[in-house]
Amino acid sequence: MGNHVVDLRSDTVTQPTPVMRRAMAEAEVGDDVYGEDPTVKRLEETAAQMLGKEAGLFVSSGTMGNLTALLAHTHTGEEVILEANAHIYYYEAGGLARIAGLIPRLIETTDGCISPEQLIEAVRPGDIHFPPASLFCLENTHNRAGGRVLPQDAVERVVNCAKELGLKTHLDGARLMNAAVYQKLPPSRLAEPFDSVSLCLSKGLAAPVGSVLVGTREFIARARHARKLLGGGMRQAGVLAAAGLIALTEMPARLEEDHARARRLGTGLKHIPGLEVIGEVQTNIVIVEVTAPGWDSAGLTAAWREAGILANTASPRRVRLVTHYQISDADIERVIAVTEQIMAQPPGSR
Ligand code: TLP
Repeated sequence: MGNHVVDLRSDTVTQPTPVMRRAMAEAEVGDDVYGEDPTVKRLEETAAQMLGKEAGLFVSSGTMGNLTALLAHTHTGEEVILEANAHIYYYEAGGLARIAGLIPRLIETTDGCISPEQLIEAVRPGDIHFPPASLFCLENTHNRAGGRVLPQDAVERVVNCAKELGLKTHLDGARLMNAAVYQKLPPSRLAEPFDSVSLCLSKGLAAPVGSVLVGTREFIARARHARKLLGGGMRQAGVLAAAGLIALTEMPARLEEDHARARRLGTGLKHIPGLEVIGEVQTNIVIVEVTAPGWDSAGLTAAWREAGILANTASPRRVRLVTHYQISDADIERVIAVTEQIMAQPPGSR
């Protein structure tokens, strides 16, 4: 066994499966900007159907899917209401303000799910002083909340409330399939309340590149224009869509394995003095707070790196570990054993 690197930085590090590589080599393609790539069309139709929407759009990344949705739903100068740790706000290079020209209104939560009361309080009345609020976004699973699944009844309540308030609604469903598997619900049920949903093919589903955005036909026509504006009109993109089709149709069935390994990792790390696992591990993300004196997240990730284990810091005291297709049971046991050894030593003694 040995020295192979256990890469838990993200599920984005997954390599395409052999079946995907074959499908990519054999994909039928055309110029998608002319609407002539049959494989892209098939992916877009499949995604729309699985998520219960009229139409879909293949985009290069989750970030582009979200930004495209913002552009298609809003006008510059409007307000978008988001959870304070939402990926769209926190990790997308400020595109919502810089490119879409939107003002973020943030709502703090502990679990990523905004309540109707919080939303009602955040939406201000029409008044010349205020930018008009036009869009409400949620994220499921919620990345910075530790891969948390938003309870579907709570989602339905707050999204209905958003609609009553006259807002459009978008779901950042980068890991929607993880949420669906956890809740044992069809993905279309999780997508149902929202006007639009973006879903990443290149995370736990292991495609090399790409996301899909779904919504009404009319919304997707606007999104297609926004995607072109962003430089996202790809040509023979069928080579990528071919892998995406396998990601969508074949890969969700194995996500429960990732969840089980993340739970095992959470349980193993929880018992190590000086570490605290945040919240219940529900899907494939484990967030650990480093509480031992003299340690911080940079120190722990550096010690792991020396032992051939890669993880990301989530904050000065928190690290994030993500399980995925390329992580085995043995890898998880190795991480737990190595971490026990690391934390048994005083910081800086290696
Ligand atoms: N998240 C990445 C990093 O950007 C943090 C990761 O490693 O988790 N929405 C959510 C909820 C995401 O977690 C991500 C990626 C995206 C959107 C953006 O997807 P990409 O990276 O394809 O632009």
